[in-house]
Amino acid sequence: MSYKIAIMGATGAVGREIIEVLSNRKFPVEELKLYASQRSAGKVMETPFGKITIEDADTADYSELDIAFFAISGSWSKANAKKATDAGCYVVDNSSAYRYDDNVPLVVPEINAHAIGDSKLIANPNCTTAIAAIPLYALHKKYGLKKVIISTYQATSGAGAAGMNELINETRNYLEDKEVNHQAFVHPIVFNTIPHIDSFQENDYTREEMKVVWETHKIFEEPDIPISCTCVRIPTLRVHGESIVIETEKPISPDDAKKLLASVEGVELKDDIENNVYPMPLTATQKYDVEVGRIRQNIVFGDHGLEFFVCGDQILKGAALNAVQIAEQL
Ligand code: 11C
Repeated sequence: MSYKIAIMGATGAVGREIIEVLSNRKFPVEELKLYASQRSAGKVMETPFGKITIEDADTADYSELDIAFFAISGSWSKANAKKATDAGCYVVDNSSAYRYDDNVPLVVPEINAHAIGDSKLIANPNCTTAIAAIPLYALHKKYGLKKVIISTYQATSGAGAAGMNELINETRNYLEDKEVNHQAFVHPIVFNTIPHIDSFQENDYTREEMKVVWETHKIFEEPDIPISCTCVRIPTLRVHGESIVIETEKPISPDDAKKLLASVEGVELKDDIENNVYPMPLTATQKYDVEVGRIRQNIVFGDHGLEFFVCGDQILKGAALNAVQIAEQL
């Protein structure tokens, strides 16, 4: 059996990557329809499924579609998801519009595919959450997470193609002694790090930081694990790095944790410090698996503590790949 698939937001960084992932994973596509803003309607895109003319997303007829990937914006998802599901179309939503709605499953298929049930609308988590969740859940199952502290090193791709272009243009202008203008980020990102992603909340954390807390609780079905996160934008193109410290219920040793993580679906163990092998954006870019390494006993929590570093392609496991994996479950 094959399916009529639509990508809403096909010209964006995530939309483009969904097309590639559908093709690479040989998703059974009967017909692929591409939608974007009215401005892009009529343009033709070269895809592994042939040349496809982009249509205006606001005019889509969902009764003709089996699965639609929403990758435009939260407000657009809010305005269109019900229309799509009422017409019988499954929606995999990349935005944060429905992630915290108790009636909408938030899914990382390796962890909680069962949560999909008979829902027609499924939310895809924030990239920072999805990348950390893969190793964290395996560790949780075996050792029990007591506390989690995360610090991130997030790529400009988190702000889409505009974020990546901003880094490239700012770098060029900086090196040519030209004026550095910024728009996608609140400060220039070239030769800088910005500890501010999304809006500040009442508790002085940012929304990006709280998304990691809220979403991990929902995906793990463990609302009581204390989790704290600091999110920082760095001048890389498309991989989020995350330094993670955990305190566990049961004693944990780095050797056992390495053995466990080496066997986890979606993880590539990169931990050979004698040969300078560890996760890096350079090596994790374009990879489906999340790299995990620098695994060591945490010196604060002792034999109940572990510290490690993960790198995951923000556009893949953090967005397009996870979305396609959800569709595979459907
Ligand atoms: C960033 N994680 O790096 C964000 C991008 O909730 O889907 C994804 C925002 C989201 O800026």
